[in-house]
Amino acid sequence: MVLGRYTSGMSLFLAPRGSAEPGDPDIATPCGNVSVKTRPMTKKPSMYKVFLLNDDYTPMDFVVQILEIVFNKSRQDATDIMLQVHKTGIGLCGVFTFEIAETKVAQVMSAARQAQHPLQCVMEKE
Ligand code: TYC
Repeated sequence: MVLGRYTSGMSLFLAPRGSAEPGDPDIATPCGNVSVKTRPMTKKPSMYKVFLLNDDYTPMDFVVQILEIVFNKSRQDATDIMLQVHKTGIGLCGVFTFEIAETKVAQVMSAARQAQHPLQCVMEKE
């Protein structure tokens, strides 16, 4: 047998029944009036809001394009968000897990820098 390779008859689950690891669900056996509590095995990831900030120089059209391309918005939604930023100073582009939010912020900042616009994009933990 080659070590590490599955052969028929081998158990894929090496931990014996009932063995507990940190992070494993708490499982209690129902017994009389004892309540049963379970804890899900997976944790929900933290979510991050990504915002565009207003400035006086970035063309409206550029912001609409950013919202379409980076945030997959329709032309109508992109225009609405751009106008929200223009009027109030800030607008929500989407909510993402950390790495996706970080990537989108970097994409916006890179496109803005390349086009020499002062557009700012920030993220904030929800
Ligand atoms: N205020 C800009 C203008 O009048 C438009 C703008 C909108 C800039 C949204 C940035 O995130 C922004 N040209």
